[in-house]
Amino acid sequence: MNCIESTDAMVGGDLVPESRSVSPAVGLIGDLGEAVGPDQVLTEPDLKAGYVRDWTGRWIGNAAAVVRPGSVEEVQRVVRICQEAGAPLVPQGGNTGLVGGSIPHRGEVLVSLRRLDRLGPVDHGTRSVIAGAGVTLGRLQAHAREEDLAYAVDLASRDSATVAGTIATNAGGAYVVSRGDTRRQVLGLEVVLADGSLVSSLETLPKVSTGPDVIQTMIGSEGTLGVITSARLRLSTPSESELMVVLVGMDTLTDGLRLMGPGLRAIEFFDRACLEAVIEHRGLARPIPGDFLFYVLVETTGNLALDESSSAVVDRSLWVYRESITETINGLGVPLKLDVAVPLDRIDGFAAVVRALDTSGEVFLYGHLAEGNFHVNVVGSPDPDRASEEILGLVVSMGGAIASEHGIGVAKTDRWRRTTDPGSIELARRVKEALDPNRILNPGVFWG
Ligand code: 2HG
Ligand code: ZN
Repeated sequence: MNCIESTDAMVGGDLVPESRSVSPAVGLIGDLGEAVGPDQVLTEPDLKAGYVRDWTGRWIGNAAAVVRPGSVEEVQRVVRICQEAGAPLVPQGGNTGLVGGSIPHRGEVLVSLRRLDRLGPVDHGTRSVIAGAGVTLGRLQAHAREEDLAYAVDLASRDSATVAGTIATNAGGAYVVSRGDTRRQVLGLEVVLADGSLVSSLETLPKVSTGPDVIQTMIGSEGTLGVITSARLRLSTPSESELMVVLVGMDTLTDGLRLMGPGLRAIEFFDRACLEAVIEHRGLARPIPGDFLFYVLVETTGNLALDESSSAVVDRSLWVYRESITETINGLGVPLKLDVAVPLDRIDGFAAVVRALDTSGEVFLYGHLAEGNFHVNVVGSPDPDRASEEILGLVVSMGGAIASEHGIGVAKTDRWRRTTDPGSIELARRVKEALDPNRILNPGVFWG
């Protein structure tokens, strides 16, 4: 089974890995209360509910306790206590993840980082800012805008997704094609290691090359190597040229790639099923005349050479059709979500095979076109595990990636181990062994 979902037996119980006992022992809860204040240790099921369930309803777990440290020192104390008690912990930001990677599946201690929300002044010299783990992307972007700068990573979940969560998953979003993924924005990190010690590279100069930057391995490590508490992030200058947002209807995605040219900032796509569902859910007007297999949304400062026969419209508010898809699909049922990428010369072939698969559910395709990224969402499939196996198998056979920007989580841990080259797995294992020998950090992810 690829998708490791919690069973009913796990919900509300205190199921723990056999090798460890993490029952909410009075000692552990008491120690955590001393570390962060008793009010910041939640043990009541209704108080824990919003932290142990993801917002799609696909991943429902259970935590010995939810701990909400308010400072780096408190995070250090919490990690030390867990280490001494042999109690695994799961770090969590805004709980917007889609692969079950920040949900405690087996009674771990959930460490919520939302209270680490300090946002420093913009440093115009290095054009960067230090942001606490729990700062939301929306707040960070607004802060940068006030200083006529911008933070490059943007997602529809910007008002909940946090700085540390997006670093831990190396989040992408709509602007990767022009400004790069989260990794490209991280200039420095502050991290609590599994033994409670602190490492920091926040006071970075604009450029440093004094040996290996090991702390960078935290990016994309999904909370398995350390707990990110702060980051120094690169800010960019917003475009001064006039922005144009265009939606074009077409029957192949390859045609969409032709819209990439000078001035391109973002190029996104969605299929007919997405558009119809969004129109209905949001009560929106049909954005362009005609009926197409795919719709490609381009944001650019350049000139788009569209031929006269193309069905296209220019309007900045068009983003609503793309950004409403996830929320719309969620209203239709608990979706199977696969975030994958295939080589650009296979995008139409991949789309055609996925649409022809017998998942017995409704299939929605959308994503970030320039990266060959597909967010395959399936609603109503009676056997989502089988659908997942088939789609991921197809991705691998096409030379694609089983995780493009949402991470591995628990959803794809098994696949990751089966499909990554053995040398890389061995290297990752040695790093894990060195940094977290007792495997207390997010134990369900990567190493299962
Ligand atoms: C997006 O690009 C996000 O909209 C979410 O990565 C994708 O919900 C999804 O499957
Ligand atoms: Zn995406």
